[in-house]
Amino acid sequence: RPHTTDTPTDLPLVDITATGPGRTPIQQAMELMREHGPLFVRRLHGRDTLFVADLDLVTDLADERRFGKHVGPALENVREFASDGLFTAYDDEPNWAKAHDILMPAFALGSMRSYHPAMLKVARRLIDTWDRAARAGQPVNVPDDMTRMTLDTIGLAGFGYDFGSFERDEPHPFVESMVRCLEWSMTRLARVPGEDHTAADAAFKADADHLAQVVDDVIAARTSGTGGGAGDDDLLGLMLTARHPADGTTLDTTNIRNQVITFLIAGHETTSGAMSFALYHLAKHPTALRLVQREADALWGDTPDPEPTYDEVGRLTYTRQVLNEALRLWPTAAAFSRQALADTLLGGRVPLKAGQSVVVLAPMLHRQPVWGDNPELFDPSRFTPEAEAARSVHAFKPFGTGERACIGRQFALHEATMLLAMLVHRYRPHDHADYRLAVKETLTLKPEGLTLTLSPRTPAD
Ligand code: MNH
Repeated sequence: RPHTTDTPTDLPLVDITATGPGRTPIQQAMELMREHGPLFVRRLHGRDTLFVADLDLVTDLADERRFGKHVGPALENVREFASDGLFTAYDDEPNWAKAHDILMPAFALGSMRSYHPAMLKVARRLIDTWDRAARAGQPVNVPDDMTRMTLDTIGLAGFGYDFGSFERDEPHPFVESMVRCLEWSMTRLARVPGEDHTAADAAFKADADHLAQVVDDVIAARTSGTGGGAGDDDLLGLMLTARHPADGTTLDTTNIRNQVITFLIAGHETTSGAMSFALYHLAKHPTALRLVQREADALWGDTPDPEPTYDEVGRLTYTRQVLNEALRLWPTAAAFSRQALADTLLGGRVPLKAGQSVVVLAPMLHRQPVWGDNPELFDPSRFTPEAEAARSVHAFKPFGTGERACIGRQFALHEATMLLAMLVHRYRPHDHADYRLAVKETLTLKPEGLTLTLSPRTPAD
């Protein structure tokens, strides 16, 4: 039992080898946790994975002196196309710290201000598209349009590159290749030893090559001066020209390509899901919908085409609560892994060997008793400043933890908060199809097949 010798023996152990993890491994792990409790071992073909959601254990895992990020099997697969990009780099890989230091300024508060116009420009594209659908009485496909919006936003704001997603009936080819690469990374974990996967691997290779080609395009548009890019201080500018403060060197060419691919993916896929879930909840919860509408109306009144300013977005506090609550129930990057830096006792009770890893299952952390006795209920008042102050910061981890936590968090929240408020200010969404939530997993989570119809709001509405 080469892989299981380190597994603590007194924990619930579930062998899923007979069924495999399937196409919804996160939801399967959630079910297993509901049955066996917030700490269990999942065994697959003799390989064990320790899943946790207990608040005290997650709190302990946030101790950066004893634990670090673990690049688990899923991220090892993502490394096949993102390599040592920021998201998939090992903690001790020199390019992680180097790129982190070089790219941090792109996520400072001042930079958010400079992305605001690009975010607004793309929000307008979405609104034009949704206006047409509303006039025609046609439903909109929420996850598809949110993906158009977030891809165009990271493209323009980060790279000065226009994906033009709203001019296409189908998703941009980059998105199609990316989704298949993410699916390959996920389903590769479900493979039965001995099976032949040559065809799937060849298809993956073709998709990964396509991603690399788009990256070359994005870089060429900047270096040839045809991209109309923002210059040296956006993400791509820093990647190409910024020197590391410590040794004066820039990122190397190979690493730049890995960073571009990383940010094009990490910079849009999870935000798209978060926006989609937020709209799902608002379509199902008229009271919350009225409260976000009231907040937007207080800023923009009957102005038909408001131009939100950067500072106004900061005042959309209830809208932000809605997004947080959506990320509580369905954190779109649902799991992250930690590893013990030395032999230790996790939470004083679970023995771990140096290097041993633990998966934090955020959707279940977000349903622990600290969230009260009705954790399934969508309730944005869980994120008032008072409620937040009364609760451990470790109870809510949609962006991971520590120095490897999400670098794009403020970017995502600014983009999503502004757009959500603009949308509810303009439209009343209708759950015309009586949508039943089906969460699709492609490493990240999305409400599959969510469509809404929209009616323009009238001033008295
Ligand atoms: Mn993001 C890391 C979630 C938006 C770029 N992100 C992480 C992690 C989580 C996460 C969780 C940590 C993973 C781990 O520990 O293994 N990110 C999100 C969510 C959203 C999101 C839920 C939107 C909502 N992320 C964004 C955006 C960008 C971005 C937007 C870029 C513009 N995220 C990153 C990068 C990392 C990361 C880069 C890796 C950071 C590092 O390890 O240094």
